[in-house]
Amino acid sequence: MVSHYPGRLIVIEGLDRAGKSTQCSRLFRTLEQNGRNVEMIKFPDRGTPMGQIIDKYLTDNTMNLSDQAIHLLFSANRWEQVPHIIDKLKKGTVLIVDRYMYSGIAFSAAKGLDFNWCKSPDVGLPEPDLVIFLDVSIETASKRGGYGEERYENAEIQSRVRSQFLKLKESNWLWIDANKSLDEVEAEVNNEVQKVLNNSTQNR
Ligand code: Z5A
Ligand code: MG
Repeated sequence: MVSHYPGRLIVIEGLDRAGKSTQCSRLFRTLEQNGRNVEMIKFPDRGTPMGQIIDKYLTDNTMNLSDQAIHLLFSANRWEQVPHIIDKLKKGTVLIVDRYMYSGIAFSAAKGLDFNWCKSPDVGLPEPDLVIFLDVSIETASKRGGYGEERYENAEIQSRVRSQFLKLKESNWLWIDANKSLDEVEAEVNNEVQKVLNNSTQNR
């Protein structure tokens, strides 16, 4: 799965507190030090008007939105970045994406929405060149910083979300045991990303 653009789209997915944002930052630093043209994108992007509604939904349990409405907002929050993503891919940028459509589908399907319905709004988004899934146990995650502060951050929901990710998993995903140390996970991420970039025709 290598896109026709000179850039590359690397997605890091995973359960809550699996270390996605930390590994995205580490990968960004490594690629930047290697002279790559690299950028990080995070979903939800809480900085846009739509992202601000999502942020309120996640942090304020008294905010009521139907499951369908919030699902579509998460998807729209990705679609609003598509022109930027395509522009960067055309310019040969390596985009590191912290959560993508897979989180959108897994979280909403875990709430009971129809799996195929959940997939539809994201159909047509730029396809990743690599999906890395950080798999952490609920026990490990619950001991990590910040766990439990937002909606969805409890063991029962996380376990249902993991089952949905297993349904989405494709043979070419890199599935990493994220209970390991930060350095061990980073080494596995770097190794696989390097393989994808070695196939790359992008200008450095
Ligand atoms: N959501 C959705 O429903 N639909 C959608 O379409 C999308 C998202 C895109 C907020 O996401 C919620 O939105 C999320 C899914 C839902 N709900 N849940 N659950 P978010 O991405 O904004 O969530 P976050 O606040 O950034 O948390 P996070 O992403 O789950 O955490 P993380 O990025 O995976 O972990 P981290 O910040 O890198 O690390 C957390 C701590 O653990 C930190 O202190 C690290 O130093 C430590 N850590 C990380 N890895 C390790 C290892 N290997 N060893 C030891 N310590 C570690
Ligand atoms: Mg994060």
